[in-house]
Amino acid sequence: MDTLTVLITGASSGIGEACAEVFARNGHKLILWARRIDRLNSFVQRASSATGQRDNILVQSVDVRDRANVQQAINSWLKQGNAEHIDVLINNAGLSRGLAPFHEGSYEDWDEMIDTNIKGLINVSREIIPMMVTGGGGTVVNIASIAGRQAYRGGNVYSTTKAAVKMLSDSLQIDLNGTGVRVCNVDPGLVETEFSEVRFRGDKERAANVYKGYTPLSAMDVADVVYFVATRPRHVAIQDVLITPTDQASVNIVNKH
Ligand code: NDP
Ligand code: 8X3
Repeated sequence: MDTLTVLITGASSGIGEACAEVFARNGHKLILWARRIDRLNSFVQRASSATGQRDNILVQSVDVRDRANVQQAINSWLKQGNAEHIDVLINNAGLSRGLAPFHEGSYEDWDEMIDTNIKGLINVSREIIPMMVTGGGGTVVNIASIAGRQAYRGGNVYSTTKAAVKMLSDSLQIDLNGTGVRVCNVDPGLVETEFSEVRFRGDKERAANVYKGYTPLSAMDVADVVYFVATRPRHVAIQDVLITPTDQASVNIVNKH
């Protein structure tokens, strides 16, 4: 297989980091974005001692909400002599805040989710997809959520952001038809990452409870699917994926024992 150049947003933890691991293990070139550059640097150290290759990974501190920051990061890797081509874009950066019912929700939390999960994804996609179109192809993987398919108590604005991601994936499917760029929307169910710790603002006990009594997905379970999607022959587009733990039937029905 050809070496792919892969841009992953939110690569400092969870699903994004697991995606970085699986692509690095298979010898692909990585551009990793997140705000916590220290985490990205630790990843590079671990990956380079595992694979013996150091030059294959570029890390950049990027807040996807900040359009200027996104553009600067791209200009900076172009200036370093990198080809103006990304083969795979994994739009993964995202978060949830709180579980308050709508009538008690906070504008601050909502703005953060909308700015990151929707606007951040749009900011990155608008900069990268034109390069794919010009280059005649590529794969865009959008990490949405089962929460975008089904509502649950307190999910309100988080679910809304993920439904928006799914609609953007569907729209890109149409707009990019004929360009060689394929788009996959991935909806994970419950994945044990730092997601719930972020949602509950560092309350580790409450976060751990979300994943008790059943076997949740691991970040690597999702990354394996992303890798599969991105490495199909060019004529094969996997447009939509729903992946849940076996014990999760729907967003709300989880067999806890
Ligand atoms: P984590 O909290 O472990 O990872 C989230 C990642 O997003 C981090 O690397 C974080 O990096 C990054 N991120 C958050 N805000 C920004 C920002 N403004 N700019 C750049 N990067 C940002 O959670 P997950 O791995 O679980 O989440 C990854 C994606 O998967 C999210 O979109 C989430 O909604 C989705 N998802 C998660 C599920 C789950 O059950 N865990 C289920 C379904 C979907 P940093 O803070 O360093 O910037
Ligand atoms: C995350 C899944 O159900 O915890 O997108 O909100 S859930």
